[in-house]
Amino acid sequence: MLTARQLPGGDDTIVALATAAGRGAIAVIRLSGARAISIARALGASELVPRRATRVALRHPDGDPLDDALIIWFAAPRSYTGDDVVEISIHGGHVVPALVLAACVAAGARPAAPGEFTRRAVLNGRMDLVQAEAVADLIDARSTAMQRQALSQLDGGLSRRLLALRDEVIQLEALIAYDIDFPEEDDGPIAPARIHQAAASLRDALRGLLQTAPQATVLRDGVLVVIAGPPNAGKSSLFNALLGESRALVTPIAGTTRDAIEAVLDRTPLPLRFVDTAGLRDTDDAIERLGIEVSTRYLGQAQVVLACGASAADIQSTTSAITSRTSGMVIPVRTKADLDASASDEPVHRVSAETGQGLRELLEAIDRTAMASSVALPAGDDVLVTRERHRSGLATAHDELTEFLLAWESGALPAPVAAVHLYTAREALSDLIGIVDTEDVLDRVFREFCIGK
Ligand SMILES: Nc1nc2c(ncn2[C@@H]2O[C@H](COP(=O)(O)OP(=O)(O)O)[C@@H](O)[C@H]2O)c(=O)[nH]1
Ligand SMILES: [Mg+2]
Repeated sequence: MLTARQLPGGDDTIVALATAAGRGAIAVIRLSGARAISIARALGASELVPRRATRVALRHPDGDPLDDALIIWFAAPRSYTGDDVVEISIHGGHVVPALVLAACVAAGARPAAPGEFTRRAVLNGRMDLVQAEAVADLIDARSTAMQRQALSQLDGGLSRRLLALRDEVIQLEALIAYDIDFPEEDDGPIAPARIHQAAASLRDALRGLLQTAPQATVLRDGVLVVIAGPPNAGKSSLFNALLGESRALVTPIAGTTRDAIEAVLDRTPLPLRFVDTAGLRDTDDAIERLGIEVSTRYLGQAQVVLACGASAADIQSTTSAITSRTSGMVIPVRTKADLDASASDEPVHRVSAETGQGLRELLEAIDRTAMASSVALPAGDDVLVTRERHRSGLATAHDELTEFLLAWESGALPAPVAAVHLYTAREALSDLIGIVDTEDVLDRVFREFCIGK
């Protein structure tokens, strides 16, 4: 395996702003590499002790004062990247971080490429590729559920599972190699049935992991909840009220909402992804004639549909217009309940965007419906396949195992040829974890990272 240092530019000491740019109380600038300490010294940090915060009057190498800073040195190899890392906490905003960055560059650092810190961490064996992706997922998480998932992946949950699966492939390869090496012994020292059984259970384990991908999608993107109903039913108002802020444009003129508007509400156990859509251009005739505003595209994917109307008749026509077009669960919602004091025992949720009446109950009903809908909720510590890269790597391994089993069952291929499928399966799992340092795998993963990570 290559180390970070053997890569182009791997000897450089890199620098980046690790916090978001713009106005903020504090900004952190991170240096990593062999010269991190000497660069910090050039900026006035003469007495750093590993893992101790030191207050430093920071100045440019040419003498200009920069800021009153707090510096922590993480000595190699016990650092995020595995190299010497220096973290400089300074005041945030537009000027100070830019000046300190420029001073680091003047003292010999090179601006880091996106994800370069984490890339070095992977190359130095501080974390594997799956954990590196978890770092990105944690930062990009838009829901608590996704944050939990990323944290468990960062802790090595998925990595351990993939390593265990890879070990099983290796064991299977060893069994077959043994069989190939000693073919003359009776009918082989290893019963073919034993190899078949091991391969089949491995294939099932791969399939089981693959089948978690839809759960991960729901955790990442949220349960799709589409709001449908006639123009002026109060859909956009309901959308805003449920999300607790004014996202959709609400007006008394029918047909204001031209395009679908989406927002994710971070709910436990599952995030909810609400869609408010007029979508008249997307609807087919039947819906349009009824004047139901809903995009058929969304309707087809919806897990939950709120069939809205300010009257029982409107709810009825909405429900009948959408039921044949969605496999999602339909929840009837009587909007503008504040305008209609008549208590009724219709089985609908009565809500008012105006007064907030019934909103909490509606949200709880959506939670329950979402849980009951097609995708089973993963247990808190379940290992899930969260990325397309994982899914396609596992699918390759799974398909190779299937091919191997076919060949093994029919006896059509000689063992060394059948074993090629196992080799390919092992390679796919190795690529996933980053055991084989395929440069293009790394390039693909780190391309999406932000600078300073
Ligand atoms: N009194 C009352 N008026 C509402 C309520 N929700 C919406 N409206 C009004 O109904 C009109 C249409 O609302 P809007 O949300 O744009 O409907 P949409 O066309 O279905 O998206 C607007 O004038 C809103 O102020 C409600 O809960 N109570
Ligand atoms: Mg609207």
